[in-house]
Amino acid sequence: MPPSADMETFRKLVNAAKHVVILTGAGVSAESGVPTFRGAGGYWRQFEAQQLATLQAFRKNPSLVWEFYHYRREVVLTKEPNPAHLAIAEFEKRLQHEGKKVVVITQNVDDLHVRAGTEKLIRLHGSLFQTKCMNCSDIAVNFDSPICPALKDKGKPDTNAEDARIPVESLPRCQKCQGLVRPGVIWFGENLNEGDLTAAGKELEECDLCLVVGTSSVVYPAAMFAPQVAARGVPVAEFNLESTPATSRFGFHFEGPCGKTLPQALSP
Ligand code: BJW
Ligand code: ZN
Repeated sequence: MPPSADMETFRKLVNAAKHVVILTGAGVSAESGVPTFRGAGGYWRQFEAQQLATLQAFRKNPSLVWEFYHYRREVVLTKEPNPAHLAIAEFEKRLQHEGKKVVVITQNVDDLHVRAGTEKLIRLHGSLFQTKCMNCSDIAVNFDSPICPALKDKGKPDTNAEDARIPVESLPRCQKCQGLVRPGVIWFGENLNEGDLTAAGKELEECDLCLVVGTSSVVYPAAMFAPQVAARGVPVAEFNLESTPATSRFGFHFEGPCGKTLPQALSP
């Protein structure tokens, strides 16, 4: 049977739920103006994210990879949470008052869920506003703009922009040991943080309702989370502009911008 698009039936399940997991991806921030990874907006210069979001790319050309992340940090700093982020945060507060639990598991590295007021948040892929030292592994929060003087006005996304070729000594450095730092995100081929995976696994096992919002469901291990919840008979609803490889596994599919569909689904 194809997934249902019956919002009234879904809202009844929302009202009856006691423990809700909301799994989000780049689509939840798209209406804030943050580009998604796949599709037309996913390119920076001539590169797809997959080509730059790896340790190999960083080792080969840390200046280029820092330009890419510097650009994305600066973009996010100019954006605001949209009605989808806000609906999720308000829903968490409302259910908390009723003694129920809402947990957001996000693949996003922007900080828009936090700024919207979401409290119970698991950030599977890290944060644009954290750094990790390549030398001593120190993890630090960093909202500096620019993150270092040499990156000021660099990182332009147009295909004909010139590489800044910043010497490694002038790239962002560790406060503790002066070593080179990298963006505090999880790159392709890297393991997710074990604590985050354990915490996410527990919520996914215990929840009685799951929403999967604005993700293409192609990047593992997050891509298997919602299908696993559906497989144990728990209702799962997908909110997306289009179908994904996981759509047929879910009971509900609400097609359209989640800034519209989520407030409909989660409002009192
Ligand atoms: C809207 C909307 C609107 C738009 N309203 N909707 C098993 C099988 C196959 C492969 C693997 C596997 N296990 C591991 C792998 C390899 C790899 C992987 O999954 N590759 C696939 C591409 C095949 N995974 C990993 O490497 C992971 N590590 C791991 O598993 O370690 C163990 C291991 C290692 C090696 C081998 C085997 C095991 C780590 C993955 C880390 C992902 N990191 C990134 C980059 C983070 C840093 C950065 O930001 O630069 O995370 S990749 C990128 O994709 C980013 C995202 O979080 C992630 C997911 O993307 P998302 O959020 O789904 O965005 P989009 O753009 O794809 O989709 C947007 C969606 O929104 C679309 O559907 C739109 O329609 C929709 N939309 N507007 C509603 N308004
Ligand atoms: Zn260090």
